Formats: sequence, C-alpha cells, structure tokens
Amino acid sequence: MAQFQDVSKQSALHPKPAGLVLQYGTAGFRTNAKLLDHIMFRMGLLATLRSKKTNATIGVMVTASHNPEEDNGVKLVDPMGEMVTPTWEGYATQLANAEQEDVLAALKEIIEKEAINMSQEADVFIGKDTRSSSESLSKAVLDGVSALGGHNKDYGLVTTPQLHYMVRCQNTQGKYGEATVEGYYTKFCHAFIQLTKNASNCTDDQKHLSVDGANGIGALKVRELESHLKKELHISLFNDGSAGKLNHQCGADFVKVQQNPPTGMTVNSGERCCSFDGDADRIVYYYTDSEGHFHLLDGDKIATLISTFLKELLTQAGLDLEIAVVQTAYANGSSTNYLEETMKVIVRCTKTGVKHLHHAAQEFDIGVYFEANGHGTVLFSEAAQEKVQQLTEDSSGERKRAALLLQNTIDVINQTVGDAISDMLLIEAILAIKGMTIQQWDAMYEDLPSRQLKVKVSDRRVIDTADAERRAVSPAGLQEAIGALVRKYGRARSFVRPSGTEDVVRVYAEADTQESADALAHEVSLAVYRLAGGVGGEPKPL
Ligand code: G16
Repeated sequence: MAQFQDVSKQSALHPKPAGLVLQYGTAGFRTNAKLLDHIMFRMGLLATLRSKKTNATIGVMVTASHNPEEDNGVKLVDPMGEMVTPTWEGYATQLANAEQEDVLAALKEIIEKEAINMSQEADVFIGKDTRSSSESLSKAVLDGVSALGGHNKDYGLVTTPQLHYMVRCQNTQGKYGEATVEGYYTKFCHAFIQLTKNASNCTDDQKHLSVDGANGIGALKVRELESHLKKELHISLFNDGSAGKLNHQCGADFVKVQQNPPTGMTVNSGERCCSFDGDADRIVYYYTDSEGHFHLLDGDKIATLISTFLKELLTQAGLDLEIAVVQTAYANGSSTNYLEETMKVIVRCTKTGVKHLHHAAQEFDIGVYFEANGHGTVLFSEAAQEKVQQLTEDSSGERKRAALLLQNTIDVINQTVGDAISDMLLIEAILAIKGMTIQQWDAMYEDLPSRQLKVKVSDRRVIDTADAERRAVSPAGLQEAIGALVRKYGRARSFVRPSGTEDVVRVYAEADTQESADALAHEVSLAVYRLAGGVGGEPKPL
C-alpha cells in the first residue's frame, strides 16, 4: 500500500536510537527531549489510527508539564477529551519501542488487532507548550499524521486542558463549546461572570489574585484570558516567561513539594496567590501569614472547598444527587478524615494519574477528583446535568437560584481534565459567592505535616505496589521496613512508588509533627535506597 511506503520513508527520517526503551507512563511518554523525535513521529501515526478506529478527532499534546525545560513528552487525548485507554497506552508503548526495521510490522499488528478500516478519514488536533524543543517535536507528530494520510489542525501554543477541550468540542459538534481558543475563553469566562453576579459586596481587594505562571504556557494564556474577565478578577501575573526558566523554582509542583512560595513572585502577607504548572493542568493556592508562615492550599483543600459548595447548592436546590470525592494515596490524612467524618461524602482512593481518578469519578452523579498536587476537576453525569437544567426551568425562588448557580458551576468547569485556568475561575467564584477569605478556607481543617522526597535507583521498576499504591509488594522486605518505621511515629503514614514521569522513586510520609514527617520520609528513603538498588549516594537527613 502506498500509505505504508510513506510511513517507511518518513520513519527513516525519525530514527529510533537503537535499544532505547520508554514506557507510556502516568501521563504519556516523558524524558529528555533529545530522545523523543521518533516517539513523536510514531505517536502521530498512532493518533491517526486511533482516529480511524473511533471515527473521531484525537488530540496530541507535546509537553512535559512539570518536568524541567530540557525534558519533553507527549499525551494522547481520546474523543471526549479524556486520556487514551489502557489498551491504546499498551499499543503506544509497543510502537514506541519497535526497532527501526520493525515499525511497519508493529503498526500492522495494531491495525489487525483493532480491525481498523484504513480507508476511513482521520483527524488529529495538535498542541504544544513553550519548551524550546516543542516546535520541532510537534512537527515530527505532524509528519506521523500525514504519513498515514490523516488531516491535522495545529493549535500551536495551547495549554494541555485547552487541547482536551478542543477535542471534546469537535467531537460533540460544538455542543461542549466552540473548538477555538477564543471559544474556550468565551465559555468559561461567561460562566464565571454569571457566577460572580451572586457575590455581593466584593471589594477590589477581594477580587485580586497573584498568579505564578511557572514561566510556561499558562502565563501566556492568563494574559489572553484577562480581557474576558470584565474586571471581575484582577490578576497580577508573575513568572510570565519573560525572564525566568520554565518550572525552575516556581510553578505548582515546586510550591507543593517544597512547601514554599515560588521565587520571582511578590507574596504580600495575607494575600491570595496561586501557582500553575508548566502546561497549566495543575493549580495550588497559598498565602503567608503575618508571622511569615507559609500556608499551602493544595488539591485536597481545593476538592474540599468545591465539594462543600456543591453539597450546599444541592441541598438548596433540593436535588438528590450522589457526590463523591476521588483522591490518591498522597491525599493528606486530615482531608480524607474531614471529607468522610464531617462532610459525610463518599471518598475513593485510586492510583496516581488523572486517568485513574477520572475513571473513578465517572461512577457518580457528581465526581470531584483532585490529586494533592493540584491536578483535578469535577465530572457531572449526563443525568445530573439534565436534572439541573430541568430545575432551572421548573423552579422558583431559592431553588431556582441554586439551580442556576449549579448550571453556571457546570459551565465554568473543564470536565475533560484538570485545568488550572478553569479551576482558578471556579475557586475564585466560590470564594466570592461565599464571601470567604483564603484564611477561612484554609481553616476548614488542618493538614497533617507531610514530606515528599525522591530517591534515585538503578531501575525503578523493581518497585511494585498494590492497594492504590499504598503498599509495596516488591522488592521483598520493603513494605515490612516501611511498616516498622511508621510505627515509631504518631498518626504516621508512608508509602513509596515509582514515578511515571521522572526517573525516580517517590516517597511520601505524614505524621503528627513536621520533624516526625521529615524523619520518617528520610528513613523510608534510606530503606528504598538500600532495598531497591539506590544509586548516587545514600539520602541525607533533611
Ligand atoms: C502528571 C500526571 C499526574 C501525576 C503527575 C506525577 O502530571 O498527569 O496525574 O500526579 O504526573 O506523576 P508521577 O508521580 O507518576 O511522576 P503532569 O502535570 O506532570 O502532567
């Protein structure tokens, strides 16, 4: 077939370094940008096959999100804007790792297994972040798409959630919104402005928010967003990419892990601040108090604020919808306790990776899912959305007000994936409507002190976990060692897992004091180092 001749010819221009093996990880492929050209080409091929298979538009986002500037990566987006399915993640890994001479065979195997009709048209949407390598890598994706005769639309510089949104808009024939960047701002900002009409007596001070753009794509997009906000939100933007380095000592991941404000940002005492990550799919909030102490409001606090707000609206609207919060093992023990004991909502725990949380959240009328690192959104079932819509027409008085608020809340949320911009608009609207300060929000419950560390090992795959990553099942003896260490401290918990985005093992610990959390994290890191093949020297105490 002529198509396959093109693939062979083009593939030779995007050669795979012999022997290189990469896995489709937590959020796609991710490693040093220099190793990714062949991966991008092949993901262009795979996205085209996926489009033919589903008869729908598929998205390819070139980004390494929170990773350092020299890395890059790729995420595939399925028709409704969600992450690609596990089976296709498997195909992605197979195709990525086929040696140069085996690419066609690997491709044909997928076509056969999935019974793909190759005469079917294919459409692929492409986006990229601001990394210097993203330009040429996204061209490699385009080469892959055209080698199999697919059509493409290149959105250029967009946030990851913006690309997810475009894909869903396209595949719902505009029902979800218009598949343009302008359509994105129009939809979410309109809903935000409708929501803030319910906030009385909001002063200019309360409408002010400092945003750390992580020197990435989110900063560019916040600039574009501002004109659509009709002065309902005044943003001071820092780390806008004009001087600093992407994600370097700034951004949501840095702030969350270091439990410190980002550099490059003026953090005035008591003021509300937030940080995006490198592709603007995560957000965390924070402030410093009058004594200079730093207070982080992470994904757990965000989920709590949102679910409280939604629960109140459901009660006011008289709607009986089941609401659940989905978390991962990283969720602070206090948050889980508060959600279950005080708020009485259902809480589920899944493995790390929004794909897992998203899936679990789909089982409820309303599924609020957030990773502690600030990656999350809210899903409303079709039936729930219809009930809310119906109520806006059939009710009056307080019930109608609550139904309209719910309707606009649904519209301000990007239901395809976690989205820093859409989450920010939702949080700002909730705080304004409730007349709540960031300090009051923070006081909903008190986090247990925690610490996250990274350990380098020669092969992180030696660590295998179970029970939503809360237990290590290999290497032998590791879980017993962790258990013994945890028992030394009060209210303690700890787990380890191999990262799916960086070549490290992650260690999480929490306990009743910061000193205990730090000591426990260090001791568990040592256990990982000793039992799982650590490299580069034993971890030092904090
Ligand atoms: C990605 C995933 C997140 C995950 C994070 C860290 O985020 O989308 O779900 O929490 O990686 O994953 P890991 O601990 O496996 O490295 P992002 O924002 O980097 O795309």
